[in-house]
Amino acid sequence: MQLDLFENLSPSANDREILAEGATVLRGRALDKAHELIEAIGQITTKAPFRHLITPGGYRMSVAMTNCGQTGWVSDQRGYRYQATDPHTGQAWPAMPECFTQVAIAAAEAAGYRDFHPVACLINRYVPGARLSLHQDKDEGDLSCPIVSVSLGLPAVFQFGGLQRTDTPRKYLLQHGDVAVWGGPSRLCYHGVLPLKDGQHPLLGRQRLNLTFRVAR
Ligand code: MD3
Ligand code: FE
Repeated sequence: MQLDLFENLSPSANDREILAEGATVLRGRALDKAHELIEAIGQITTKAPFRHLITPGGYRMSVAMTNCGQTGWVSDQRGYRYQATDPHTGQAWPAMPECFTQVAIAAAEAAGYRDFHPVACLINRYVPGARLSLHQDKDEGDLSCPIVSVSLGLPAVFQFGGLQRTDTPRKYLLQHGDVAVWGGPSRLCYHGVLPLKDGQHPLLGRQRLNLTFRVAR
């Protein structure tokens, strides 16, 4: 009889891809938590609804956003920043759900980052056509900590470039349940998301949700 050494391992146990030093994609890592995460996102958005932020340049972002945790990322004519209150309601952002924190800490650890304690989670919602142009995440204050991202719903083509905007990005498909961890030498790499292709996801319909867990001041 043939012994399959992998048959008792979940797909998440060995399905990892190193994109660059410090940047790891853990394929399917959040699959078994997807229902719980989506339920929690529903709760958060009753208190802090998705909204299309305006860039400092005056453009309306095609991605709709909200936050949970001690602080949240916002953009308006004055610039990009983290703030403790939701400008839409004037209230504190909803608390970070336990299931969010658990998934983020476990993924960071699996990618080699110990003691990751996210204080903020930016929640992005893409509908078909929505995109995020090439950018760096540098508003967090503490750039020594990684960012953990969880993809849910429709697949998206993610662009991962280098430390210069002009470095040609490589493309990766991020699918439902994929978790990525970006830290160390990859923390300031340019990245973006190509316009979302239309489709139907069994849990989320015609959309993609992305969670990014951050340590921000
Ligand atoms: C690479 N979100 O919210 S997550 C963002 O799919 C953002 O919604 C994308 O970029 C999304 O800022 C991509 C993957 C990601 C997040 C942070 C990174 C990749 C990163 C930071 C450095 C390098
Ligand atoms: Fe980003």
